[in-house]
Amino acid sequence: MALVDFAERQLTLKLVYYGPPLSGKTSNLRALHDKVDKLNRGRLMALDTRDDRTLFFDLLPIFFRTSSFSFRIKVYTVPGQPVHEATRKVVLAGADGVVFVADSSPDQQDANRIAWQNLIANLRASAIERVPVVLQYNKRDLSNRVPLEDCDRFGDPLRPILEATARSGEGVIPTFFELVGSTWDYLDKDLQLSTKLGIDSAAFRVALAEHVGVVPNATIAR
Ligand SMILES: Nc1nc2c(ncn2[C@@H]2O[C@H](COP(=O)(O)OP(=O)(O)O)[C@@H](O)[C@H]2O)c(=O)[nH]1
Ligand SMILES: [Mg+2]
Repeated sequence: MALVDFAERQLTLKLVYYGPPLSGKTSNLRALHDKVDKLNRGRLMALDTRDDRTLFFDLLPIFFRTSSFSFRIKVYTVPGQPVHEATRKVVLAGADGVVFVADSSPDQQDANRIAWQNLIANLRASAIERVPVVLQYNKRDLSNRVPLEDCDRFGDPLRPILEATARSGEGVIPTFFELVGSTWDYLDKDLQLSTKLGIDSAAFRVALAEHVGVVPNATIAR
């Protein structure tokens, strides 16, 4: 759960990029790293191990401050391979918001479904099944990409899809803003963030855009 430190006037959010192996989760983080001003981010840390005895994930810290509060956003990716189940559980625990990075390649549609089911199971196991999950279809540059109207929306025909080509950075910022915005709204309900921090949803979004980059035209298919 998000950490609100009133003494330090600081809010810490934990956000997680989840999905099947090789769908582009790390590429999303790399693009985010490249686009966010270096004053507002730390190093992109990648921890690689050959097995699951130690943790295996990427972490990008992003921070900004408004006149009344400072914000720390820890953005993680999980490894998609089945063998890394333990890492996925640890990294997902306590998440405040999730992006599911689906692969647009036709031969990865089963992998998308398996990873989605794994996400739902692990959200339940951590008792955080209500956290917002933003759905991104990455690799939209593929000539044989699954057409948007055929993309699986995982049981909710109205679930919005964000399109991205993380390798070139396209769609990465709109996905991130959708993630942070829906995370704010979700936490606001439970923690009354707007009241406690003296900054409402709209003001928070403006502060985020001013400090972390301006959203180009979002491609959200509803
Ligand atoms: N065509 C295409 N390839 C991509 C895109 N994003 C990532 N990839 C490639 O997919 C592979 C896996 O990417 P990576 O970010 O490591 O995936 P992860 O396992 O989900 O972290 C790499 O070879 C990337 O270059 C994209 O938007 N389009
Ligand atoms: Mg990765």
